[in-house]
Amino acid sequence: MSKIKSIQARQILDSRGNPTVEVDVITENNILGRASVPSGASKGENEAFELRDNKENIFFGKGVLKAIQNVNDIIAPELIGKSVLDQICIDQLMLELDGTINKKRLGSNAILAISLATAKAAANDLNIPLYKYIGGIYTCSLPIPLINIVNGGRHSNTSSIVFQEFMIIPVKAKTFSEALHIGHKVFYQLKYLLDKKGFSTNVGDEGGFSPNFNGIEDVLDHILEAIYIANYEPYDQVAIAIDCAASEFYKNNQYDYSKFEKSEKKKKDLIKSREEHIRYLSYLIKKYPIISIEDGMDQNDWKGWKLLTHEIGDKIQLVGDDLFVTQRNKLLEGIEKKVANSILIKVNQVGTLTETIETIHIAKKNKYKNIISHRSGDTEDYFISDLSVAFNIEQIKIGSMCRSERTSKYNQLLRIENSLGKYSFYSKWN
Ligand code: 2PG
Ligand code: MG
Repeated sequence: MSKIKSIQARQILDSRGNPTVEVDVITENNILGRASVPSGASKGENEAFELRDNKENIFFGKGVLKAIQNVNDIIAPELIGKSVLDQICIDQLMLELDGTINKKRLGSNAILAISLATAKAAANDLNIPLYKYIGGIYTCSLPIPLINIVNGGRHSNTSSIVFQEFMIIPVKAKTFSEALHIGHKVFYQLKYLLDKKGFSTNVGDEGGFSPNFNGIEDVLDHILEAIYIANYEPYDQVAIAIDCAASEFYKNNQYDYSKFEKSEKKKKDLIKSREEHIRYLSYLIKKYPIISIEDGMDQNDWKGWKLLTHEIGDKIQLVGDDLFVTQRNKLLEGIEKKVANSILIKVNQVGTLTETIETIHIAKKNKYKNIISHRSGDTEDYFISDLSVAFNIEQIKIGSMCRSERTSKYNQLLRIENSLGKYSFYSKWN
């Protein structure tokens, strides 16, 4: 039983260049577990609290030195000497030390970094892969990637699109590496297509293209064309997923698509009632090979979620992200109200590994699909890749086919696929 010898936190930079927390957990055998914490742009209201210094003259208020201090001075002394294998007790102890509902006192960024670093230290100490340590012997299945190719909403200020993410799903790939190859082909065909038409091929926060499109359907038409050029059958071989991130454009009980419209006259037509917005989403799934919609409705619009689920929940995947914020109570509320049919899992929305696993299990038990997800501000840390394999999670969303904080996660999955060899399975879309 290896005990924790030291815990050391430091401030590093995430993919947007903003400060974030990194923690080293070191065992008595001098084994290291290191983890860092991501950060979102379109955050759910009920996410665990991310502690920032709010000193305007230092990193525009985004410093995390208070969180670092909380790790080094408050949490570390309590955990030193504890077995690194006692993940649940360690997470529980941190929750008690914090004592608030949303980790406001110590910061979810402080707590999560220790939680993840502890699991890594334990796996390293036992000299087994992280996914095996977390998931046990029944871990063999790689997730289907939802590959981001266009960024909008809060992830880009150049694409003029209110929806936040457009992704492709290689539904017929037989292996994870084949799925990436298909994703790469479509991603680059889209790049060449945009380039040919004189569009910018610069990328947004998650590595998807973000030129000045002429509305949502213009994006979808380009994606469809890229799928054809890459020689794939839309829907049957390569389908589309979108993340509306609807909470970002829900105002005064309406869905306001007008943010990027300059003409005041046209703006009015772009403000949709709940019912009109749902009708538009239903129209989109008929016109395009869209098989998954995330955050189609605002996080507090339960009525809208019910309507949407009733309308199209039996046809496509409806994913709750800001709606559930990876928290058991929110998910249980959704299950009871019969809204959505899938959940996005983000470790930093809830703040400990133990609570994340609990939510994953609740979803599985209730036949809600789990989709493991990165954040728009992320680091090179690829913990979530191992997490997806640990529980044979069917899907993962980790960005586009560029930017190292995204490819680091794809690369870890390639390594896992490689090491599992002929014993690896690949999830099927159903
Ligand atoms: C989302 C995420 C990740 P953010 O809404 O699903 O893609 O974005 O991290 O900005 O919340
Ligand atoms: Mg989302």
